[in-house]
Amino acid sequence: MTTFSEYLHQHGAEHQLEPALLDTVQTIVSACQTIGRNVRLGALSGVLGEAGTGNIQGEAQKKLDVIANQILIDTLRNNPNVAGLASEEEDDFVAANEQGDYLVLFDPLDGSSNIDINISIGTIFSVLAKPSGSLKTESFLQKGRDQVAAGYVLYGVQTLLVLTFKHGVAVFTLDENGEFVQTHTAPQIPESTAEFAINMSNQRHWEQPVQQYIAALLAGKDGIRGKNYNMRWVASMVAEVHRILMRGGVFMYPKDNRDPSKAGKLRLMYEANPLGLVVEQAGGKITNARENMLDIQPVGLHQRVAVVLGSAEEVETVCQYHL
Ligand code: P6P
Repeated sequence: MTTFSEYLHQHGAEHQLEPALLDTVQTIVSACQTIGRNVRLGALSGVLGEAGTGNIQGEAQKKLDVIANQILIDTLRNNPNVAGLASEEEDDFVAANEQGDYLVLFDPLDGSSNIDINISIGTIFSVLAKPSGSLKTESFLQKGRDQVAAGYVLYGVQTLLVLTFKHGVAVFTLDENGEFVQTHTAPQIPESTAEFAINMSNQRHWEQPVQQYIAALLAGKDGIRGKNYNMRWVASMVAEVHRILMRGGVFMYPKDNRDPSKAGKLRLMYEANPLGLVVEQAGGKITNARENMLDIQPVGLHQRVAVVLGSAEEVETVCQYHL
């Protein structure tokens, strides 16, 4: 079995990846191993429950949100290759090392509502090359296609690392010694599926095209799609994306009219773009129902988007409903 460090060395040589990029990703993963040790202990280490604070998203923070965020910031700041950071939990970017070549964006603990009930949560990360010139917010506002690395760590039944440098996807499992060992090579998302993921409780708020698409799925084999569908909703995007990576499916968090000023609930820079790069590298698709997610020109660090991702056939069908 190939260890994560061996993989970085081999993959880096095979694809002429910058050592500074490999080192930056190694630091991200090291921070996630520390986060995982906190997550694993739960109540035993007093990390459950509310932090009593809120973030720029207007969300109440869990203790583990704050802990995970601080672990990533403290760890990455000490890496000279990292010029700056952006986090779901930080209003503005965090400057790190002036001579650094890379920017790291992250959702330190996605799916926080699941922390206290022991359902899978995850850390999502995205790496961008730092543009020349002084560091400013605009330095981070790069299209998802321009990411140089992206992935997630899923704290679930197993602790998994899923990573891409845009030369395919690799999956690693944390072993009994706390080291990541490669367990999957180049997983591919099946072209078609009979499984969809959406929060049905928002159905009355959806725009018509989404209402019609989901109604066709619910009609099953008697409807226009001619087959029965199954549904899943974990309320943890990392877990949903991993399920789709492993067995296919379509995940949707569409724009809805609860707050028409918001394009969607999920965030472009540190949720949709990194997860979308993994999905595309595994043969799936990701869109906001109207354009390829990775081609969207960001306008803000915490910009929200509608998300449709997964098996190509279903994502394309959703887009057809929006023409
Ligand atoms: P809802 C978690 O808070 C998250 O950002 C995603 O991980 C997840 O897919 C979604 O929100 C769940 O949202 O409205 O179903 O609680």
